[in-house]
Amino acid sequence: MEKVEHEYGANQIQVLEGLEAVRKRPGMYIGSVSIRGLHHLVYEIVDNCVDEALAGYCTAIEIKIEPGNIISVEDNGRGIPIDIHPKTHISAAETVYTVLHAGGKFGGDSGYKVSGGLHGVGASVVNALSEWVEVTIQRDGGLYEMKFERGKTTEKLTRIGDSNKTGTKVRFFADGTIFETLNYDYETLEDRFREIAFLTKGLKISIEDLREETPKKAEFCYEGGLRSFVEFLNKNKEKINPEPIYLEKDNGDVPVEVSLQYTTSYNESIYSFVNNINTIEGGTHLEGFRRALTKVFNDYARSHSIIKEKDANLQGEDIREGLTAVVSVKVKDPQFEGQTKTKLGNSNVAGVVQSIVVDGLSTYLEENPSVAKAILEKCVSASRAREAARKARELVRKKNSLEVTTLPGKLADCSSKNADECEVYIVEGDSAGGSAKQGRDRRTQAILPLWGKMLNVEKSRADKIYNNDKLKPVIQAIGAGIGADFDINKIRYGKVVIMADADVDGAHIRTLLLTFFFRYMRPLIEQGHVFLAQPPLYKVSKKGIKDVYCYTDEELDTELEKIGRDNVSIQRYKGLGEMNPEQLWETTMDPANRIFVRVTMEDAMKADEIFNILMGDEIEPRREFIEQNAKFVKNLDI
Ligand code: 28F
Repeated sequence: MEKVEHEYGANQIQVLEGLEAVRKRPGMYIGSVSIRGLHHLVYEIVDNCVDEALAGYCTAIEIKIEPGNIISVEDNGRGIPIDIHPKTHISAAETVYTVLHAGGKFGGDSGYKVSGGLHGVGASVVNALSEWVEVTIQRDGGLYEMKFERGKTTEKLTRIGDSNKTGTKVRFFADGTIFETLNYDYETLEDRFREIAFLTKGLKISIEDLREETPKKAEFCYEGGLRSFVEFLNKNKEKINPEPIYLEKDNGDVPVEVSLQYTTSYNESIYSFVNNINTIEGGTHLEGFRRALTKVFNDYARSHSIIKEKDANLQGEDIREGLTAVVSVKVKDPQFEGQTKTKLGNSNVAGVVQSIVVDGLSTYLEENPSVAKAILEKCVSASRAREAARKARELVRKKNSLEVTTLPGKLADCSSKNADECEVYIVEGDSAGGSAKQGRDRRTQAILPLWGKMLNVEKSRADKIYNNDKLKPVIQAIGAGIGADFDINKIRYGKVVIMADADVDGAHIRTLLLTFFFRYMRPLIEQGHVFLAQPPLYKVSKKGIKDVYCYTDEELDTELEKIGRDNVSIQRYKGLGEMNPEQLWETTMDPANRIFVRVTMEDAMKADEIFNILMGDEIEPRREFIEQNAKFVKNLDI
């Protein structure tokens, strides 16, 4: 008896120490305490529902954002087990919410979550970082409830009624002393749940935002799985094969699901996932997929005399031009590498994916010769274009063998030639460009005003991009080439700063430039050289106090609370052009005061997606774009 009590005590202490560690260093467990980390809490809970769905017991998940930023998540799975552990006197359910699963998803030296597919893991982290959590379980004919505050149990699991259903419901309120904001972004959550629904065939996910008078709502359920994902990504593009190709194999250790469709676009859009996590940096699964594509199409082209014996093989890039694909694998013990820990390292996965795709795709091509022919025509044309571009480049190189790097006429360059300390501001509009030129620090800050017509990056090959009047100056100013020729070591500025208005036009130019960098200078984004300048939205003036600049509506509110609303004049800046050079320097360009947002690969991918919608031929998606766009502006403000 004594012994049991002793063990119980020791166990509890361990639990509290574990969750205290999470509260002390939340970033170690959820990445950050910004809005991203806040959203992560929701994903952790939803992940547990998805695991229950993958186990074959849950068909629907309901997520609600309740007034006051309370999150509610409910599934119709088996319900978390309620049995009491004989030694610890703690129910399995309470254990899931109070014991940090150090050896599971967490741990390793990064401390970041690295794998999905483990039940209940992550719930204790959400508990530790919430002001309160309440869990309701329906199971074994009963309705059970337990409650927590800041990770500590305040009400042990208690039977509060009967139920003939099963499932788990969790409500929580995140801890405002830990997170920078508690204000969830509905669209961000909606996007992620759509993605999860695509990745989990047949699972119904609904989300509802009840914070405002007119609730927002969405429901996702895709019987087509990744097929539906590819249809969604291509909805505005002209297709080469009318139906996405779909391959699925679940034998042994690594279940693989792949869908692909060719479009007339000149870009490749391949998305890859491991355990429902978007592997932005790719990895072995993607390598296997790419190798399979190259092999299958070259083999087919040779055996059907589309390329002759003396011809060279088609290159990977020729085969991926215009390709939209999603690759999803489930891996038991995934090793994540790379800067953002989104690159799969498990070497055996490459071979598994490759062999499944080689088998499935070669069979498909044999059975669908007209599709095979259409795709290969596109590949051959891409390879010819690549050859022609290479020859043209060599000719140009020979002609100006000294490689006189001309700088664009409108560029006001800085005097320093040390790229590490240099910045180039890309500014839309001549008036803003003028203010920026006068306001800047001439030694380290260069200004490039943009003009000219927007180009559809999607519908142009590299040569056309190079000669576009809007993009050419950007390429010349940065000075490191584009596409396969891009050399990050040659960049003339360590920071490339997009400075645009906080309106829809500004969002257009941001979207265009981000898409362009994503497509043609990807390492620039990957290595963190691209930034968005944040001009203020308001200037607050009052007699006797210094003018205050506010960058968001919340900041304006806070400021007005502080100084009172009487005798205050508020100037709303509609554009950069309204600021004089001194103001622009002080608020947006002075390294001591300015706010920069570093662009991530995720931002760039999002921009690319939005761009496709914007450039689509249909009218309806454009209207959607305006709405999405508003959100994009908002998101990047964070
Ligand atoms: C709204 C959040 O968390 N759903 C969950 C289950 C189901 C099981 C489970 C969860 C067993 C031993 C850990 C049920 N029956 N929704 C959720 N549904 N966790 S979380 O098991 C947890 C593990 O310790 C479950 C049989 N096996 C598993």
